[in-house]
Order: sequence, then structure tokens, then C-alpha cells
Amino acid sequence: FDADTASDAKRQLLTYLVSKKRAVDAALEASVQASVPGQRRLAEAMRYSLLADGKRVRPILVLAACELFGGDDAMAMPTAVAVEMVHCMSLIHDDLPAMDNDDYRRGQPTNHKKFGEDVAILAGDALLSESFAHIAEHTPIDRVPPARVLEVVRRLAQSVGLNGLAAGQAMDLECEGKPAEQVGVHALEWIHLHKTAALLRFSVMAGAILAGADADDVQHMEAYANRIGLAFQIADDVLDVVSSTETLGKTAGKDSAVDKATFPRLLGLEASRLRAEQLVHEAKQALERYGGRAGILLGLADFIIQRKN
Ligand code: GRG
Repeated sequence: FDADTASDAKRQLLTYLVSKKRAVDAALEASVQASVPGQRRLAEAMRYSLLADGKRVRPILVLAACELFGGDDAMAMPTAVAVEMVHCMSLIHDDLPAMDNDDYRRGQPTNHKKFGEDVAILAGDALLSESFAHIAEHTPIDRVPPARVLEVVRRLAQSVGLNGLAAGQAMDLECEGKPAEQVGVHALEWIHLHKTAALLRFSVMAGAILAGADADDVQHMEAYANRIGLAFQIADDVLDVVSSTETLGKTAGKDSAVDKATFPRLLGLEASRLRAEQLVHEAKQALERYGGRAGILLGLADFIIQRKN
């Protein structure tokens, strides 16, 4: 994102993102603290990954969706923190030797490289568990009816389980090593709708629910998130190809080492780009009824395919 060439709308979006990211980072910082010496090592491992440099896309989506339906940050921040905790735990577990076996994440050694596999597993478990506690404990129930909070907790649980991250990851593992053509676009989309879109979907739906949006609006949020989720993943695959082509001869892209199903492999690079653009267009269509009030969500949809990391 180049601030110099950005139009006014882009500059406004950028200002919004920077200010919300700052607020989210402060809330994350306060969310995990060791209060007795026995918690020190675990809390350190949790904070190491949680506070590392991430884009905070999911928490910002919670805040922006809540705002769109007339709510404010105080109502949504506990849920914003919770979704980043879940996202972060999924990254810690995804990086483990039993899964993707990665050494670096968010510009630093992965959690298990720094703290060992045993502590990394526990840090992930604890973050997952604390996420639910955080919503239940910190959402201001004088302003958000408990039924909405319960609905948000239910949806967060679903976005992790059989209809969410864990299912997407399990299917991904099942497809590993299979030729891309055998996996096919349908299964690949299923994986990403669960692995990547699930938390984005949760984020905008939860923000809307906390603010008191009705079922129809929540559905529009879902349609938006499914499309940006897929677009996000396609953009990621495209970035992988482009960056590994740029560094060809120096370091081979991680993707080229294994026969992993990706959109560029199945559709080709240009068709993948077009598909991502089409999905962003559809995501924005789902927001048409809100006009300019949805400016932030509209801008984020564009940002997803323009980002460089
Ligand atoms: C949830 C119980 C449970 C287990 C975890 C490992 C796992 C199951 C799921 C994997 C989920 C995963 C790693 C999905 C990929 C999501 C994704 C697009 C990550 C990158 O997100 P960014 O770009 O990263 O938002 P930053 O670092 O900016 O937050």
C-alpha cells in the first residue's frame, strides 16, 4: 500500500486502519498478562505470538462491521481481541512440525522454535480457551444484551470446529501431496472457505450481531466475507508464485517444493487474478445496500487483493 499515490479515499482508509490497529494492539497487550509466577512461561509464549506484527485484519473487521450497524469499539473490542487470539493459535499450531513445519512467522522464529513444541501447543490451547473467556468477561453487558454475546460465542466456537478452521485444516492435510488436478477447484475452495474465510466470516457477522443487526444484514456480511476470504487466499497464492518467480535461482518458493493445490496451479496465474477480482466485485455487491456507510469494508475488500504481504 503506497501512501504517496493513494487517493483521498485510500488515505482515509489507511488512517482508519492505522488507528484501529493501534487500539487493537493496546487491547491485545492488556489481554494476556501473567499475574502469578507460575504463569510466566506460558504467558510469555502466548504474548510472543499474539503481539507479533500481524495485520489485525480480523479484529478490524469486527470493529468496522459493528460500526456499520451503529455500534462502537467498546462493544466490539473484546470480540476483536478474541478473534485475533483464535487466529494466532491457529498460526502457532499450523507452524508445528506435525503440520506445516515452519520456522518463521510474522518476521520472527515460530513459537515452537522459540519455546519448544510442548509449550507452543499449550500456548495455542490457552489462547483458544482465553478467547472465549475474554468475550464473556469483557463485553459490556449493560450495552450489549447477553443473548447477542451468547450468539457471538456460539459462532466463534463454530468457526473453529467441524464447520471451521479445524475442518479446513484436516481437509488440507488430506489433500497434501495429491496432484492439484486431483484435488480440484471445488475441494480447494472448500478448504479455504473453512481455513481462511471462517474467521473473516465470524469477524463481520459478530461485529454486526453485537451492534444488533438483523438476520438479513448478518447474511449480507456472510456473503461479503466468503468472497473476500477466497479472494484473500487466491491473492496469497498469486503472491507466492510472483515472489518465488522473482527470487528464482536464489531461493525456490516454498510452494514449488511440494505438489500443493493452489489456484494458480489449477486456473493459471491470469485466471486466478481475474477470479480474485471477480470475488472482490461480488463482495462489494453484497454491501451495495449500505452505500457509503460501508466505505471501510469496501476499501478492505480492495486492499485484500492489492496487499503486498
Ligand atoms: C483451530 C483447534 C484449531 C486448530 C488449528 C492449524 C489449524 C487448525 C488451522 C490452520 C488455519 C490457518 C493457518 C489458516 C490460514 C489463514 C491465513 C490466511 C493466515 C494468514 O493470515 P494473515 O495474512 O496473517 O491475516 P497476519 O500475520 O497478518 O495476521
